[in-house]
Amino acid sequence: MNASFAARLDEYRSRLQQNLDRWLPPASHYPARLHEAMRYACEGGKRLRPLLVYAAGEVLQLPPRKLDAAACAVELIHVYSLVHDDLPAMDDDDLRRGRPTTHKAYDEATAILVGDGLQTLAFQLLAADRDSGLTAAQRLAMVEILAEAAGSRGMVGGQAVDLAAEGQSLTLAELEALHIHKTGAMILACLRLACATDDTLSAESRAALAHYGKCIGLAFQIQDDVLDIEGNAASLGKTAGKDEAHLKSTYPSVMGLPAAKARAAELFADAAASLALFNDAAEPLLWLARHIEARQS
Ligand code: GRG
Repeated sequence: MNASFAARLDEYRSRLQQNLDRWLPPASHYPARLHEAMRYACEGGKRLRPLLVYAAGEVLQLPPRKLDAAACAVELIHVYSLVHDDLPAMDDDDLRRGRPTTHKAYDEATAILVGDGLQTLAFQLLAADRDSGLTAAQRLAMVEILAEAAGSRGMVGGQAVDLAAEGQSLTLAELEALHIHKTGAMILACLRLACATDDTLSAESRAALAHYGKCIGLAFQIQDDVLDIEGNAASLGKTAGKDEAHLKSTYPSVMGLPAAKARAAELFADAAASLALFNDAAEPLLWLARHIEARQS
């Protein structure tokens, strides 16, 4: 990977970490155990969604300060979804990000409340980040984008369909629709949130960035299924035995491993092609697509 871009990714990760530290309630504040658990849940992870927000901001030449709340908010929603997904009523996982899941480190009721607290904090940040240089209308648009992506027409809806589909064999179209909602909606939201901070952006540029987000979202999920098959479950910090017991349709199970890999590669190429109109300014998102394509966990 390009060294200067790798350094910028690190800068964005530490920027996100500083903002999480600033915006998450201190672990000592009432109710201390809940706030400590919220912080525990937010540790680790690749931070891909915030990186997408900042990289899209770079393409649009926006000051990172305008993107801080959005970057934090997408990570908070993502972490809440992981905490709830790991609960016994859902995927029943013991490990996440290489450590005990939140309900194992604390207890089930606390993990439910951690998810609730992180989710509401995400919207509070967007609404309250008044010294960001964003207008009230832009912050309101961001609240709407995030709510749509995270809610029953997006991630939560995809999760509902995923749970209902357990033990069934899905067609490729059904599997794709599920993942466009469950994983893709939040990844697309990262691009849409960055666009919402720039009132001068053309419809063509918005459409190009949205297309990039859709392709990356689906490619990321296919890749996740491929990495699971290729024996990386341990490095993902997952409990492989329980995942297998759920008998879920995956891209490799529906279309075969080589075709799944080819489809992911095609989607990454399509994502890159959609950025042509930005010329050289597209580089941060091109780099990030390559970085995601090369991931092993
Ligand atoms: C429970 C409301 C609710 C929604 C759950 C996204 C989701 C919906 C569940 C996550 C389950 C899962 C493992 C999905 C596969 C793709 C995915 C989103 C993986 C985890 O994301 P990464 O790899 O995780 O970006 P890190 O830990 O790096 O942030």
